[in-house]
Order: sequence, then C-alpha cells, then structure tokens
Amino acid sequence: MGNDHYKKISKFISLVLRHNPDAAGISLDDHGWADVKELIQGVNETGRALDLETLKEIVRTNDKKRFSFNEDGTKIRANQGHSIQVDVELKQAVPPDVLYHGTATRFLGSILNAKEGLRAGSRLYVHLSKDYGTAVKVGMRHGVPAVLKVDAKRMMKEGYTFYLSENGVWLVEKVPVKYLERALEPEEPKAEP
Ligand code: HQG
Repeated sequence: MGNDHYKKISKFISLVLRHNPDAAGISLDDHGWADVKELIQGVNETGRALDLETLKEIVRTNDKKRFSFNEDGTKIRANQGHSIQVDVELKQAVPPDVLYHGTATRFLGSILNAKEGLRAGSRLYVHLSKDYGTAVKVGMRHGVPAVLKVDAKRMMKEGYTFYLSENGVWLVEKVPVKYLERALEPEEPKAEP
C-alpha cells in the first residue's frame, strides 16, 4: 500500500483519536484509549481500507510518532494533541531552559500585544518544541511562520508544570506574555547530520 494511503489514513486516525472519535463511530476511554478492533472496523465503515498490519505499520513509521499501542496491542491512543478531555498520563518533566513555539505572524499581535500570551485554544495544552527548526515547521502549518522563545526556566521557577509527551512534545497549560520573546533566528548553529 502506498505512502499516500498511509498518510491519509494516519490523518484520519489523528482526527479520531484526538478530536472526534465519533467520526469512526467509536469512543475513547478516560485515558484516551480506543479498542484496536473497534477502530479498524470503524475506519473501514467510513469507506477507508485499514487492517491490523497496516495500522501497525502506520504507528511504526509515523513521522512524529503520534500514536502508541498499549502493552498487549489491544488498545491504541494518540500521544498528544487532543482537544477532547482525556488523561493520557503525561509525564511531568523539567524542560530545557528555553523552549520554542511555532506560530504564524498573523497571530503575533494577539499573542503578544494583548498580553494574552499563548493559550491552548481548542487543545488541552500549548505545544512547545525543543528546537527552533521544529517550531518553524509547526508555524508553517498556519501561514508565514514566526517563532516565540519561551523562558521555560523562569516558568518552572514560578510554579508552572511542564509535561513531555511520549513523542517528545513539551506541553504546558498556558504561557503568559512575560515569558515570551520573538526569536528571529536560531541561536545555535544546526548540528551537522
Ligand atoms: C495560536 C502539530 C492568537 C498558536 C504540531 C497556534 C504541534 C494564538 C494556534 C501540534 C494565541 C493553535 C499543535 C493567542 C495561541 N492569540 N493565537 N493568544 N495563543 N495561538 O494547531 O501549536 O502534526 O491548535 O500559536 O506539530 O500549532 O498535528 O496548535 O498557531 O505539535 O501531530 O493558535 O500540532 O502536530 O493551533 O500545533 P494548534 P499548534 P501534529
């Protein structure tokens, strides 16, 4: 099965497991888990071909490692990015001193000037990246990218809780504007591959 098919199915599974399980006629438990058999059947019922082997392959090859199976492989969930209230048992962690948030230039006014800062919007958390380059890619999803530097060290000191998802995304409930600064370019040279 081609890459394109994987990508389309993967996008649909993201939608189902993060935002709208009903799109596949299934439900998630409190920890965000879907029953693998129900998911496969539900996806097929929407007219999209999916079998267990393909699902495993999608989970294994997913560029951002968006999904995880439980230990016995009977359940599956998204690692982060939810807009529905589920507790995916995120691990608290101490972030690097600086984190980055990728956004679009058109949002900067509202984020910075209104003193509003970063809010989670429709998702449960604000998503932060550990490097500038990743933040640029995230921002490009919304338009002309802009990167904000987050003073995570000071936020930690001042009592904010940070979580690190299974797939390496940093999450925090919000980022008030006093911890934000526009980052114009990478401050460290990119490591050679
Ligand atoms: C912006 C992708 C105006 C915020 C990525 C962002 C990520 C504000 C947008 C993950 C605002 C929300 C999440 C404020 C925040 N005023 N705009 N006060 N505060 N915003 O898609 O972080 O490929 O919900 O800057 O890689 O872009 O899906 O969040 O531009 O990890 O796995 O509101 O999604 O991962 O957009 O992306 P989103 P995000 P996946």
